[in-house]
Amino acid sequence: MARAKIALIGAGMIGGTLAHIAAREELGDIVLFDIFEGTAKGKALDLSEAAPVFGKDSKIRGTSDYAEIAGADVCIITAGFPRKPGMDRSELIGKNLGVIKQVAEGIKEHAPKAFVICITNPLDAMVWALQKFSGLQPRKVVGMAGVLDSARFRYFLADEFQCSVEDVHASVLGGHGDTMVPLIRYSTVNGVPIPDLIKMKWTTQERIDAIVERTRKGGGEIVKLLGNGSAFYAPAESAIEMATSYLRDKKRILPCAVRLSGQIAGVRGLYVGAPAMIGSRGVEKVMNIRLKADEREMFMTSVAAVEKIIADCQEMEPSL
Ligand code: TXD
Repeated sequence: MARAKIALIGAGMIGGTLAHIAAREELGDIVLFDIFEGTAKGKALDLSEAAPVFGKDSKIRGTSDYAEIAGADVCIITAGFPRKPGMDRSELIGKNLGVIKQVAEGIKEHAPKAFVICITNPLDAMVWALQKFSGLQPRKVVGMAGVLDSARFRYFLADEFQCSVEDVHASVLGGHGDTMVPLIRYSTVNGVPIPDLIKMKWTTQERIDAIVERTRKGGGEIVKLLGNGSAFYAPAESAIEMATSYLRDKKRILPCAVRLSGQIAGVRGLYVGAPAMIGSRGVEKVMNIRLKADEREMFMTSVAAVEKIIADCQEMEPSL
């Protein structure tokens, strides 16, 4: 059987890391696309030369010609610009909306059957615009943010409990940004929810509140430390987990930005983070979690933040 074809649109920090992981995992043949052809070709050649050392046979090509993504099974989009220190994700709209329009047109023309994972910020609005511009089925277009946000939450919790990250599960909802909603009662260590761990005196409410806050601002913490650019290892790992679930029909239930049609708090037509089953048909199911009053309030605040960015996009691009 032919190997899967994975198109990575954007060959910057996340794009390059995605190519590296996909090649090491031998997930498929890889096309690394960037407007800077040299960046795409250079990284592809470097990785191709690494392949004999790690012993995998994925073919890796660099290009700035959309025709080369023809027939891709998966497209992962990182094209655009990252944040600079002190910048909010929403400040990227002006630059990234135009990029997403070009990318959507390229995918629509050359890889309309692909499962598309958008990473470019501001995430929830960019994935919404990508789906609109491309006209692809909403179940085949998702955004990556929740896997990353919940991984950050898991890491901080594992550090708090000094236990393995493998035994910590965390659930997050809502938009990617400082209004995201970590669901404490669905976050567990070995199946034991955090509220019970507080009762067991493993931690305190204050410490959990601080962890939630750190999770919400997790992206900014890295932007500040790096001084130039934003996180890339954890975002790349997170998108690969989603792509793998699609390519191998694993039906993982992962927090993704998906287009809701009323499953959570009655929200419709917007892309917001929710637990979704990813299989060979794309988004196969969205968990219709019933929120408690305080969670619903936080969720709706997050939804309002996403709506505001979408309104700004519509102002810039009346066709949306
Ligand atoms: O959770 C999440 N979704 C995120 C999102 C977590 C971290 C970073 N996130 C966002 O991903 C970030 O705010 C950016 O919008 C994207 C990509 O981040 P990355 O760190 O990879 O940015 P780089 O290194 O600047 O790479 C972007 C590449 C760069 O090589 C540009 O030349 C290219 O995008 N680029 C384009 N490629 C194709 N087509 C067009 N038009 C284009 N414009 C720029």
